[in-house]
Amino acid sequence: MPDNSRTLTIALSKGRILDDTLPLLEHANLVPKEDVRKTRKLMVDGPTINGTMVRFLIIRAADVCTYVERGAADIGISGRDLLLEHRPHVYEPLDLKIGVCRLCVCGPKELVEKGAPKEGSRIRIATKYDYLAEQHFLKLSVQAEIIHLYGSMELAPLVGMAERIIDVVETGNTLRANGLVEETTMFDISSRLIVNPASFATKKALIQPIIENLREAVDRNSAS
Ligand code: PRT
Ligand code: MG
Repeated sequence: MPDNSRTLTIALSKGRILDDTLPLLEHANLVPKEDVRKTRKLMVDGPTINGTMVRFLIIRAADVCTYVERGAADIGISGRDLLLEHRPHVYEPLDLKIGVCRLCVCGPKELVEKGAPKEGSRIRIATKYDYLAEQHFLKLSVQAEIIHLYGSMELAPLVGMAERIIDVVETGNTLRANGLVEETTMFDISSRLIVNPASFATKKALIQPIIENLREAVDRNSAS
């Protein structure tokens, strides 16, 4: 096993929130030594802080919480949608207020106008949020068949594979382009800083100031 006591590992997702993440990290003096948007390396060195080497993992958004929960990364940045879906055992000390969107039930306009699915009815839901979908329709006593997709959920109703989708919506442009509308907003979403609980206990002197610096950067973003 590598000695992780003198390193601090930060898991970042390589997708859409990376561009908004980097300026926040910079405010906390956490600057990768290479351009993480361009490199094909999955692990990139960062600065050394009080003798501890920082390194970054550049991974799929949905994998960040797995690395942090298992202690392969000490801290990470993950969308709240993924945290609600996967429910990792991690601390969530800070809302970074980036990647803002909402998790919604959506469907074809004509269908949504007829009203929400009735108690006891059966519907097919295309989503990558299987757990959240199941919970949502369980509460409504609607029998939901969950069809797991990995992306482009908006297509499923167009080809008659599902009556509704559950997905994140930002501007609503993708929905509109595909003749879909929002039916219900389930959760407001933004990206969160997450911390492995054991790391927080053993590396608190290092992690606490990082949280405070990031908090300052978030407040500065909100003010501007
Ligand atoms: O890329 P990968 O397949 O690994 O996964 P991913 O596509 O989920 O990751 P990524 O990096 O694209 O998204 C990471 C996180 O960004 C998500 O977990 C959310 O917390 C957040 N986020 C914010 C979004 C959006 N906004 C967003 N608009 N994630 C996805 N979208 C997609 C959405 O799925 C839909 O297809 O954009 C489309 C809707 O956008 P609008 O603007 O047309 O409404
Ligand atoms: Mg993506």
